[in-house]
Amino acid sequence: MGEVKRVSIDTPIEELLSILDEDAGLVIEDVLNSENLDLIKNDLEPFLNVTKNGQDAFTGYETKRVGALLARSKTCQDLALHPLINEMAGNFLGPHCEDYQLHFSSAIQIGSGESSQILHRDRGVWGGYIPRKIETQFSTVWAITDFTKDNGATQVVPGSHKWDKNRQPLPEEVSYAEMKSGSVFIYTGSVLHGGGTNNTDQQRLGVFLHYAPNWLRQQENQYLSYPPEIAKEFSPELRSLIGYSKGGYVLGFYTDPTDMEGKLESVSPEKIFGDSQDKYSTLATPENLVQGSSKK
Ligand SMILES: O=C(O)CCC(=O)C(=O)O
Ligand SMILES: [Fe+2]
Repeated sequence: MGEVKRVSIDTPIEELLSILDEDAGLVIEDVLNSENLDLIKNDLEPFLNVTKNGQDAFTGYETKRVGALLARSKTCQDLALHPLINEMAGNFLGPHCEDYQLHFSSAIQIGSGESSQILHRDRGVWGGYIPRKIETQFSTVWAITDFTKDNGATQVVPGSHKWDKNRQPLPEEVSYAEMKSGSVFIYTGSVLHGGGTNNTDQQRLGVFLHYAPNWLRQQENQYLSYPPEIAKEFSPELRSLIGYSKGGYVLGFYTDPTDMEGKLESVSPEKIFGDSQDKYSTLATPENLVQGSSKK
């Protein structure tokens, strides 16, 4: 265990997933180039400039958080759809769902003088009701600036996803997601982690994009952050990822309340945009639905 592992982008996916199973956190180095990073910085700067710091010790008195990143930055759309990340998310969350969705987008900027965030497991957002054998979250943190132990790199306790919930780490068990800008830190909803202390006069900026099973409530309300008039500019793939799609035969349908022609009655959200793909449109047999109501 110990240090968070750092690997290159050409590492075989089996190895990436096996590190994730073992440690519940890893860094993939050098994924974005400086052009990508400049675009993201420029896109986010106006929003970060006007955003206030957090209001409590968890969100951080010297930390800014900016959401709705897919609407605010085209490059962040590309990050959300990154093929390797999505392949990993699908593999990691696959045993617990038919499909996954985007759960959260946030640019987290830790400012000078910020103290450490309490170590926590992100699965706490669902109130602790979900049994721990179900993995609820696949998280990415894209380093827009360098992440160093001094400037607030995310603290992580590799392997703590397997611990009893009350076990606290020894100081030497806490590692840091130190990485160069352009790298991505991946962690799960079950591992202890938290923002780090910033002892420098620079800001640490990360783009957080989290994925979750499509049957869970999303942390960031995607339909309000990206209402249809904004989502219509997105690709069908991106719309489906944020939840404008069904999650099962009858899960997540909608009805247009103004429809007097019976066209948009109990249909898949793709229909708002004229898209027709609904992979759950047909039911093989009613018995399948009944059988599938419990996995064991
Ligand atoms: O900013 C970070 O490095 C981590 C933030 C975090 O874990 C959280 O807010 O849940
Ligand atoms: Fe967290």
